[in-house]
Amino acid sequence: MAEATDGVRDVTDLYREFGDDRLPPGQRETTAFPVLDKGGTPSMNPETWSFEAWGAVEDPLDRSLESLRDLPSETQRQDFHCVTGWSRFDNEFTGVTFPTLAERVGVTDDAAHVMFHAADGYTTDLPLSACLREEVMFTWELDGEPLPADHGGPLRVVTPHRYAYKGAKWVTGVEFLAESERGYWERRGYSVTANPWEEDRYA
Ligand SMILES: Nc1nc2c(c(=O)[nH]1)N[C@H]1C(S)=C(S)[C@@H](COP(=O)(O)O)O[C@H]1N2
Ligand SMILES: [Mo]
Repeated sequence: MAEATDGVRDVTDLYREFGDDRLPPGQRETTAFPVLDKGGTPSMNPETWSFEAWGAVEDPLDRSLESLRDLPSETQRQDFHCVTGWSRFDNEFTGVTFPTLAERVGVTDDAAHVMFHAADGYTTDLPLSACLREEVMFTWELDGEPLPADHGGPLRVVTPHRYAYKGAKWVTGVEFLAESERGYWERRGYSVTANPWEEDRYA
């Protein structure tokens, strides 16, 4: 991880933890940013967006988007890997890291798993250990502009170490679980772990 002089934290080298190549096997690089979701951008009002954190936490959060934005934030340069086979390099996302939020709410010792909830009814799950990484972010800005609604604005999750279906667009809540549960695609046969360098596409 490198802290560049422009204040952007470059995490594009995280692939070294998982494989030899920045482009995971079976992926091809694109400079486009395709839009993918199960049923289109939901109608929503960013002005009244609420974001909650609940479950196995000491201090549940039921707060406005503004309050989340008030937590310490940063900008990271990240890659994005879609399970359908495309990868987009060098996206600059601004937001709050998952560890920062987890510290704020005081995740309890029995928490082992995480479920993300979104405004379109989408859910996705990950082990807590896969979320407690600085590159997992709640983000509202892409390349210096407000995150476009079709890419999940006003708030989405990004998971550059996992396939992008782990990153809930229009995220409204994060639930800390003692027992593992399955999200939308995970119930339909997609991998829970979703490691692109292992080609963990299906369970
Ligand atoms: N809320 C929500 N988030 C979602 C989805 C969805 O259907 N609803 N689809 C996921 C999938 S399968 C992918 S590949 C990425 C795509 O993100 P993009 O549209 O910004 O490329 O969003 C993920 N997050
Ligand atoms: Mo996807």
